[in-house]
Amino acid sequence: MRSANILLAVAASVGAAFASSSCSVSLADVCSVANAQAALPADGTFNGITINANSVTVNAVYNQTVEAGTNFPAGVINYCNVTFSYSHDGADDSVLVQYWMPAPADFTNRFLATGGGAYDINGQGSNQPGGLLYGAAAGMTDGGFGGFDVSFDTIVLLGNGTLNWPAVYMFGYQAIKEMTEIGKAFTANFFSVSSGTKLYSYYQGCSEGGREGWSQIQQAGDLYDGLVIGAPAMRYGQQQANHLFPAVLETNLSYFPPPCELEKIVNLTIAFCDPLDGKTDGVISRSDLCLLHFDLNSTIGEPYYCAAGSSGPGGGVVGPGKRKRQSDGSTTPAQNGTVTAEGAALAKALQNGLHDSLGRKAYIYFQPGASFGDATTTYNSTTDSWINVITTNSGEWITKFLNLEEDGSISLDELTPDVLRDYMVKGMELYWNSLQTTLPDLTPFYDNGGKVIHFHGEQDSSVPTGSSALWYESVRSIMYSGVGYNESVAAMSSWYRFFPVPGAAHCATNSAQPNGPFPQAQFASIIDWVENGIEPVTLNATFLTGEYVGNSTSLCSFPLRPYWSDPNSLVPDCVYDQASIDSWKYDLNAFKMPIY
Ligand SMILES: *[C@@H]1O[C@H](CO)[C@@H](O)[C@H](O)[C@H]1NC(C)=O
Ligand SMILES: *[C@@H]1O[C@H](CO)[C@@H](O)[C@H](O)[C@H]1NC(C)=O
Ligand SMILES: *[C@@H]1O[C@H](CO)[C@@H](O)[C@H](O)[C@H]1NC(C)=O
Ligand SMILES: *[C@@H]1O[C@H](CO)[C@@H](O)[C@H](O)[C@H]1NC(C)=O
Ligand SMILES: *[C@@H]1O[C@H](CO)[C@@H](O)[C@H](O)[C@H]1NC(C)=O
Ligand SMILES: *[C@@H]1O[C@H](CO)[C@@H](O)[C@H](O)[C@H]1NC(C)=O
Ligand SMILES: *[C@@H]1O[C@H](CO)[C@@H](O)[C@H](O)[C@H]1NC(C)=O
Ligand SMILES: *[C@@H]1O[C@H](CO)[C@@H](O)[C@H](O)[C@H]1NC(C)=O
Ligand SMILES: *[C@@H]1O[C@H](CO)[C@@H](O)[C@H](O)[C@H]1NC(C)=O
Ligand SMILES: *[C@@H]1O[C@H](CO)[C@@H](O)[C@H](O)[C@H]1NC(C)=O
Ligand SMILES: *[C@@H]1O[C@H](CO)[C@@H](O)[C@H](O)[C@H]1NC(C)=O
Ligand SMILES: [Ca+2]
Repeated sequence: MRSANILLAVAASVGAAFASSSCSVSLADVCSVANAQAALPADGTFNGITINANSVTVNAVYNQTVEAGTNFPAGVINYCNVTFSYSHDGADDSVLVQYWMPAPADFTNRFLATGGGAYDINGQGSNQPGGLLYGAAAGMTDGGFGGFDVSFDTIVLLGNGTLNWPAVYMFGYQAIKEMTEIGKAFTANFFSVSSGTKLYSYYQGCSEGGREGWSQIQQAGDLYDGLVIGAPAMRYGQQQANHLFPAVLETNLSYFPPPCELEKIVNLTIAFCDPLDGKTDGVISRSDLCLLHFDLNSTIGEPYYCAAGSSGPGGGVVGPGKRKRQSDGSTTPAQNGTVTAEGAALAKALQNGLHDSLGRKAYIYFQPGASFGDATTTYNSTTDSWINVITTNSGEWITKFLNLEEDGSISLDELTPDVLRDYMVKGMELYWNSLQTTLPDLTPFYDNGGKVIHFHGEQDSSVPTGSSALWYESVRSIMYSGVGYNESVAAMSSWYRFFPVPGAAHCATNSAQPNGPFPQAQFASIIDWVENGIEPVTLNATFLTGEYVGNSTSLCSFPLRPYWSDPNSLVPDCVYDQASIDSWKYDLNAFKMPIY
């Protein structure tokens, strides 16, 4: 009980200080192993789950500085860090959960469940501050994978040919569900929440964390009062394979663009499409109008130049499927040329999304203006040419998750558009009720009065914004079957709202469009909706970079779209535009099944 001893030492010094000045219970008073053990849910509370009381460790954390992020503002937090394990009867396993409990005086009767990103089921402590800042106890899980830092993809196979199915379901939805069930009961006991007092239960997460959020609504709808979900990496079978689409297309077209050429196309797209939203601010707030009105052929012949060493669009976002190409470490040459007809044709074909050889649409691409991310080629200094490489790591969705090979490899020669489509089908079949995360009947969540704020950067280059629009439409058409469009949108708005975020990248601001806002105060918005009945008719968003830093604006609730009749205003009008709405609808007719 090493941690317990440390805690006692801290408690002795700090507890005394509080006790002399206040009669309220201090963090030090409650942050003990004995107190945490006493608050554990009683045996038998959750069928098949046994909590290991001896595993409890605690330590008090004082004055931890939280830096402002995209999902919460800056602040200072104090909490009791409680960690313990539980096992599933008959499974001989061990799952770690960690709850950060606010000081009793700061506790606001809230519990926040958090998730992870990419193949991580948690944020290793980076997401819980979002709860503590609002007086919520906040939890994370290790999924039973062997530690909070163990990534799902490293344990998904038991060996060649054999999936670790319990881990797949834990990652799919079960682990966060259990962490929330246990966490709510533990929180109520820890703070002696009386049975007549409501303990509000929330979830917050982006990317894989967003998929996890929807997994909870679909599989544990009655557990949560409110969720704020960003850029969910859902429709997993399609989403993960789609990361290979640009490389497959480049191979198919036998055209491997210098990254600078694509960056130039992005810049020209931004320049043309920025004013279409009524405000010339460097931000494409109406990527739908951009899709409808920008002629990519107009980029042909435009000169581009990038200095040596800086190839392609800045950074490259680490998406839920990880980046598939890695730089070989060599520097890149200066790139000086003009946009080619092949480059424009490639961009056009990318924008159309993956189609099979029969011309049927298989998946959705990013909105115009987004960086071309996955399409970025690698420089081969031996041949002085730009090529596409799939490293072992990069193709692991195909090799590990679909072909079930530990150290398998896949080459672009094997991947035609039809083969990629078939891998999407295989992903759906294998992970239909675990990772796919597209069960559109949300009745239990709705019946329980749950509320969900769903947002997505409109210039995301890792998870297509259209993927979220398709999901919104799927839920609308299933939950309100037979009800007219406007009527169903109005009805759904009372519990599920979707907010595209102008200019924003994947769960992040966008350095190419720095004047765009981000819904940083998102947890405050969901609290307002759940606890105060303040419906987010528009969503509060803050300028975190660019010219308007410190100011805030409003995001329009889909399908209403922003348009500035007054370009001097920071706040747009929200307009109904049928052609725009139609541009966000997708018929994925490469599949016989309906794709939700
Ligand atoms: C935390 O910060 C507060 C305010 O600055 C200070 O009074 C307190 O002593 C600090 N506590 C610890 C344990 O450092
Ligand atoms: C919380 O407790 C765990 C388990 O003892 C420990 O590994 C971790 O570092 C602690 N985190 C903080 C922020 O104190
Ligand atoms: C694209 O625009 C950015 C920002 O203005 C600039 O830094 C970059 O050099 C441009 N890229 C090209 C290829 O023109
Ligand atoms: C790029 O190439 C053009 C045409 O060859 C040349 O005029 C220009 O100076 C070059 N630019 C740079 C920065 O090298
Ligand atoms: C764009 O140019 C290509 C030839 O480079 C041509 O085939 C295509 O029809 C053009 N598209 C439009 C919309 O003008
Ligand atoms: C490119 O894809 C199309 C459509 O799937 C297919 O018909 C064609 O054979 C492919 N071409 C090459 C060179 O792979
Ligand atoms: C670069 O090209 C050479 C010569 O074709 C080849 O041997 C090498 O494997 C290539 N490098 C990569 C990273 O593909
Ligand atoms: C697993 O399969 C891969 C790909 O076929 C092979 O390279 C590897 O040697 C196999 N590993 C074992 C332990 O059999
Ligand atoms: C839906 O509402 C919009 C905006 O109020 C209106 O322009 C549109 O005609 C309506 N559509 C239908 C089918 O009633
Ligand atoms: C919007 O969020 C900011 C913090 O990011 C906050 O200062 C502001 O009061 C909020 N505005 C509204 C209308 O809630
Ligand atoms: C930004 O906020 C400041 C301070 O509240 C205000 O004076 C300024 O007018 C705002 N800027 C715009 C463009 O609204
Ligand atoms: Ca604009």
